[in-house]
Amino acid sequence: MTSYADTWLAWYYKVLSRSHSFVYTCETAPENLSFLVDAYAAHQPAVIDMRNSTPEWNMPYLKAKFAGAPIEVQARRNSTPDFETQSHMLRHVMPADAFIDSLISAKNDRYLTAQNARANRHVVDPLLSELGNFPSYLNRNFDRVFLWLGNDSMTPLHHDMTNNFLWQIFGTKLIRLVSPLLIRRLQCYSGVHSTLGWLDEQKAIANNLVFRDIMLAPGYALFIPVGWFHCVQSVGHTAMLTCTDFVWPNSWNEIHLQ
Ligand SMILES: O=C(O)CCC(=O)C(=O)O
Repeated sequence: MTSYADTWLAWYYKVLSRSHSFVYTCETAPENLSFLVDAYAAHQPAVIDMRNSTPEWNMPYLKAKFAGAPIEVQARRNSTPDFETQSHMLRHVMPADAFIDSLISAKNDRYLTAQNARANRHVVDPLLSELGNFPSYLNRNFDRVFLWLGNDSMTPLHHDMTNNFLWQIFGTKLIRLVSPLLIRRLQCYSGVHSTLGWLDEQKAIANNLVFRDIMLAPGYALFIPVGWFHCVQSVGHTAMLTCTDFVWPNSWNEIHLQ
């Protein structure tokens, strides 16, 4: 039976999908107010040109920079289909240069993710000081900047508990977005995950879902509002940063738990 809430969600989707079916693109870093109105408060994904602030990193550079420093990564991801929810079991410490070399054959089996950030601050923070200017609506707070480093990695469909700014440094990622207004069709479990994993076209048709693809190229960032579902496929070797310290409230968790 359709509930009152379902009816409202369906109604909002019908109206808002007009704006949710496109992604707002900013040619240059927008000023605070326009970003607030057009993206943050509007709950609207946005692509932002960050080419002027993006450093010229690549894997050989990172390998030389990190050298043999111990680094925590996700390993043996292929050992379980549920590698996202099991990520705490997959933590593995190894020399950073060996990790980078191993990515050629390991691919999605190994991935340095935001889940590993806390353990890697000593290695990653010096690197972050090479970043150019942050947009005015994002604090330059390295405690809330997370590195993702991998090769042909895949992150299954989920949503985050904060607004996220995904800043692509090198390589390209395909990011598939689904409006949170379709949440009833997403087969959620453990709060933020969807059983759909990688949302391919067949699954989208079977579940009456509409998605929007962004090919995130180096030097561009994607703003993903809290609650928007996404799955991510990297094309070859990639490095990306997620930044979450916006100048406006960004803790959906607090509101959710009230
Ligand atoms: O890049 C990825 O593999 C996943 C990134 C992501 O899902 C996130 O930052 O929320």
